[in-house]
Amino acid sequence: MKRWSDAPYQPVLCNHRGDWVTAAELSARSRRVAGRFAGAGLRAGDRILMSCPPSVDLVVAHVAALRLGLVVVPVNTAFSASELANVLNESLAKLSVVDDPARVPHGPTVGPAVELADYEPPPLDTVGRDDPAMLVFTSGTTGRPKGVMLSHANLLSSAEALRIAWRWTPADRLVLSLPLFHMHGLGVGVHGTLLAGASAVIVPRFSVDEVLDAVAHDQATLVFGVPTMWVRILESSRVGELAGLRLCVSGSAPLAADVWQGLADRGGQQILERYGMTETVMNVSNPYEGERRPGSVGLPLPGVNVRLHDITTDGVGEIVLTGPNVFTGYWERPESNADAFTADGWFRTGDLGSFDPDGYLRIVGRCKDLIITGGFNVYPRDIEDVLREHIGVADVAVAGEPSPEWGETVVAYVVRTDSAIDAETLLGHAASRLAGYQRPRRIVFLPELPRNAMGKVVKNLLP
Ligand code: MCA
Ligand code: AMP
Repeated sequence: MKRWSDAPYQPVLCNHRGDWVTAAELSARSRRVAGRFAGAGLRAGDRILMSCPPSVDLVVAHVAALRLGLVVVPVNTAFSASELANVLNESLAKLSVVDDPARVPHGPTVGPAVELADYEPPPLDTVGRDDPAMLVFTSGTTGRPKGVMLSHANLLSSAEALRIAWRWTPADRLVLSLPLFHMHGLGVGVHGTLLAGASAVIVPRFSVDEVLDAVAHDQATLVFGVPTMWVRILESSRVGELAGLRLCVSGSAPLAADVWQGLADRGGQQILERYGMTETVMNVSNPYEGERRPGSVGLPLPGVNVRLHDITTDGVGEIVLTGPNVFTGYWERPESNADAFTADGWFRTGDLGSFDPDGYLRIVGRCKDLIITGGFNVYPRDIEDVLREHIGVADVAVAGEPSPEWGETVVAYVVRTDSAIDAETLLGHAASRLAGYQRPRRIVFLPELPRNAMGKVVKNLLP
């Protein structure tokens, strides 16, 4: 707030049509929207669901909610009505801010411009460090989704660590084409911009041309993306247009070393790769000054402590960490909280890592059952449950397979009840129940699944 009042004419947010919102306007607009939320009966601590494509209005609504002390529950815009219902039922959100009210199975909705009656808000910006700011659900197609509770201190400490580590200043301008329902777009892109007093151009949907047009038109200095976006930029004849940027960052999934090298050679950019997680916002980053090492995520961010747990003889262990960025626990899930931390209180990431002799961290695998495709998480269990509903499926296991563009794609290994059942039928069934990014790209039929003595599918023995 102080930054906004100190520099009221500083441009902060811009839509892709070039309409800038200044600091003073963001302050006034978010106050007005906070008043509307209050007028609708929302009070500090209440949850508010948000699921919209990226826009300036959405950022204003997000800021308004945080200023009023509401807890923002961001939801993937590709989620089906049943997934949204799971999140609504778990979070008990009082209002849903959505692009299309038909997506929401129950409860009041409003569009991202929050067209509600004006109302004088209570005093804003009174929340404390430990008050909850966001509740982010990490899975939820089937069963109970798991909600990550993040406090204002968690979000602020991560944004501040990035400001310091990436030398983020008010002169910076970010082209932000990431979805605003994950930590990458929100916790890094939006919160980082606001904390640094910098500015961001919001691109509603990623495309190479939209991003590079915005870079040129708005004299941007920063671009953040998931590896799939960097792969697409590398394939473009416009890749050389990256050269003028101060900093390009990749995260959410591993950036292949050959893509890193291609962007260095043809794009004139040594991409800075970093490592984060919903539960911890940002953890580890290659340095701004000093060597940016392809295939490594770099060194712990300021305030974050990283070590390896249960190290094997080849030096690989589960990455565990502590720091002010680490979340306080899963929403109403004491049993999950017990498993999430080591006995001495370090958060277990479920990622496997090793350290280079000079302390650079490499992520070498995962001990959690998760597929990351184009930066989106797919929980195999969710997809298996959907396929198992089909009468033609006797047994099923879902796993990721490597893909140069997506990092991994989803493959379903199916034992069918009847040889007349074909892949098309099962893919059609999956398409009717799952979001685009969750659908298997391929079905492989097997006579049986490889199982161990305990009856558990041994996924690394799948063909
Ligand atoms: C879209 N499709 C996908 C994906 N996205 N399939 C697999 N994986 C995906 N990620 C499907 C579409 O439904 C469509 O299917 C088909 O692929 C082609 O779509 P296309 O138009 O090519 O895709 P797109 O719309 O251009 O999307 C690609 C994308 C997008 C821009 C890379 O996936 C994206 O925005 N990813 C970023 C995710 C992100 O922000 N993750 C951060 C979470 P059909 O043809 O059947 O319709 S991790 C995080 O926050 C932590 C803290 C961290 O470390 O950052
Ligand atoms: P999410 O739970 O959606 O926040 O995704 C977090 C997961 O993304 C981490 O646990 C990692 O498995 C993965 N991840 C994030 N950044 C990277 C990276 N730079 N390299 C490899 N994996 C990453």
